[in-house]
Amino acid sequence: MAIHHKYQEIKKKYEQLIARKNKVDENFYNGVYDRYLYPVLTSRHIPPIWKYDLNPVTNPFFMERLGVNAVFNSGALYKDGKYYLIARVEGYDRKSFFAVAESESPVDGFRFWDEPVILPDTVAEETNVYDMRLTMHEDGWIYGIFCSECKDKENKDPAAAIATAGIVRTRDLKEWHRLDNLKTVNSPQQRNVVLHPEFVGARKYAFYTRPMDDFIETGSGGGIGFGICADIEHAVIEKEKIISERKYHTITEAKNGAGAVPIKTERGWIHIAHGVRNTAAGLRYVLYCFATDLNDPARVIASPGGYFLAPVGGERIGDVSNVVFSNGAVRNENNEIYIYYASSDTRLHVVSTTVEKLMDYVFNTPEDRLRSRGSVNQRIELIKMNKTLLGMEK
Ligand code: M1P
Repeated sequence: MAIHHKYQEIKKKYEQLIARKNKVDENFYNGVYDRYLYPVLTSRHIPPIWKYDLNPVTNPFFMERLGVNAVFNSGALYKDGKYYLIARVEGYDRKSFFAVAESESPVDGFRFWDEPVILPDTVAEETNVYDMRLTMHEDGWIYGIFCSECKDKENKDPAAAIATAGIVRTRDLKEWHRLDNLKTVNSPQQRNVVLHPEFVGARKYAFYTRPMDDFIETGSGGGIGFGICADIEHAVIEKEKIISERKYHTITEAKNGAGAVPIKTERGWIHIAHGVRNTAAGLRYVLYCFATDLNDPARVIASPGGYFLAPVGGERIGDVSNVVFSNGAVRNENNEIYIYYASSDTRLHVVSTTVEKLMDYVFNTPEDRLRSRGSVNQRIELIKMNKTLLGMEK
């Protein structure tokens, strides 16, 4: 059987893209992390055989039969010297699914495995799945916690939906076992749920949650929650404690949500989350950090003020503009940290830093003083200190 002659041309371009080396963006400096010139995954990283019918008889014009709109919010894992991303792949039909891409380098060379992930289809009403966080848990399993979305059948509005947290586990990212969706007794909806990598207390599983009254608006949901449960196979959280609050006139005013699985450091768990504020141009999503106590991951011990990372340049533009979102970061044996973040719900990027630098950022960045007067005082303190150092102060 003949293969369409266009295939080789398209395949060659795809291979060139995968082979392209990434470079640190020399025009960017903040001392905290390095940015890179190219995204690590885009819709162009999708293997051509996922989109085209190669048969010249059934596809004479070599059309995309199943287009891919975006590749973005990705869970991440570093294991046995390799970097794995489990990306949210969204087709032209708006449905998302998961696909694993692998590389020996944290910043380039990511190639999708042969086929997308097939999750056990145990929730009949589930319409869409997205934003998986991968937790390598001390119980030996790799867990994937993701948003499981279905239509709100009680509400006639076609856009009314219900978000809950789906739970799967695997040993190899190939064979997935589905557990019950998470139940949170006091929160009707959940998104951005993350499983903590270690047991808490007497072999309890701990989750970072994001209580919501509604699908988009968090309503009375006050921020990022924390709750525990004994049975991961039928996980029920009776009580959520808000650990990172939404606050007026900050980057988390409209909502916030846990992002990457927290990174363990000698001074505490470092969390990379997202904060959302509303503007005349719509919601603006940025990343922010905080640290929690090593023995009590629900106790915040450091809260650097402001954002850690915001969209810049072309990152500002996409399907949902002015958004950065992270659900995956890894730490390797050289204490390098790679934070994968998507821009504007369209493509996936990486920034690199080190454990030492991230700790310095989290523990030495001043807190938000919550008022203009406090902020200007903070800046004057810095200026005065520098003027003294520079011998400019009389
Ligand atoms: O469109 C921006 C993000 O919106 C949602 O995040 P949140 O629940 O915090 O509003 C998610 O659907 C996420 O996938 C998306 O990137």
